[in-house]
Amino acid sequence: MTGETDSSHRLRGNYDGMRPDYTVDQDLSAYTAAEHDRWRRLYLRQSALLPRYALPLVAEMTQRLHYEIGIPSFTEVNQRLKPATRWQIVAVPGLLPDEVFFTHLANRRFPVTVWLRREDEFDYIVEPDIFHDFFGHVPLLFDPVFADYLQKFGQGALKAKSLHGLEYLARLYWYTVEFGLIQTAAGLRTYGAGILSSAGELPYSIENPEPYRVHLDILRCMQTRYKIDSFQETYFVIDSFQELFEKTDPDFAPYYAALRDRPHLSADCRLPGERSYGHQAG
Ligand code: HBI
Ligand code: FE
Repeated sequence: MTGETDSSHRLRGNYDGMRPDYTVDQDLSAYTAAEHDRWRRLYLRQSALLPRYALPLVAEMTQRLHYEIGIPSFTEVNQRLKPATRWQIVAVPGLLPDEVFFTHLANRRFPVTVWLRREDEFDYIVEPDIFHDFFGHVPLLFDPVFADYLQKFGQGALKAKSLHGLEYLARLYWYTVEFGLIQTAAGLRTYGAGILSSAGELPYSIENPEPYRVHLDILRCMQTRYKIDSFQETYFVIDSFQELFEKTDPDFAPYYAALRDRPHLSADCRLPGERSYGHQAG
């Protein structure tokens, strides 16, 4: 999960010794007892919020993964993930250049950061750490429809680079994979990893009257800027993963052409006539 950070952004993590594709080996022995304990407290606190705010599929999958006891072994996770959707998670030192990141997605590899946030970052961290990547992203890698969407997204992003569409695709990724909401029979729920891994934003995204919630329109979403270091001001809602899959299926080249004549919209922009959603009081 990253945002429109400037290049001077100091990277966390140890990038020495990484392979050409930016992967490293996860050294399970390097995690301290304090880190396993912090993981357990993060995991249990966040898991308790899922039944009320998360897409039921995510809550069920997280429950089945059972990783509350400590920081998981990526090898062990992959023994379960590969048979499920042919995806695997790969260990990385932290943020990757866009092209490297999307190349992994295009090959059904999800980059998961190896380090865990510090105690003073317990409630909020801007960069993706292992808790965000694992708790936020891994459960949905077990869903076949979403798993296919993510691979297609990576493949599309690599094409977008030549069409100067990467900035637009990064927004679509942000407002779906990281901060997406979905309408269910039980009401609005979240499936976005950035929300799922955040103790504050999970209730905020569903219950707070402040943010704007609007149905996902691909062009409108790609015009909309996003915030990287605060709760989102706009959330985009879908009715199903199938809808997401179908809306992103066509070739995006015409979209990028259309976007060149359209203005960038602020993160809190509200356009007349849009199908918006109210909040859902707890
Ligand atoms: N790198 N490790 C890592 N994780 C991300 O989520 C990530 C990244 N690099 C780029 C990136 N995300 C963004 O370009 C996407 O969010 C669009
Ligand atoms: Fe993320």
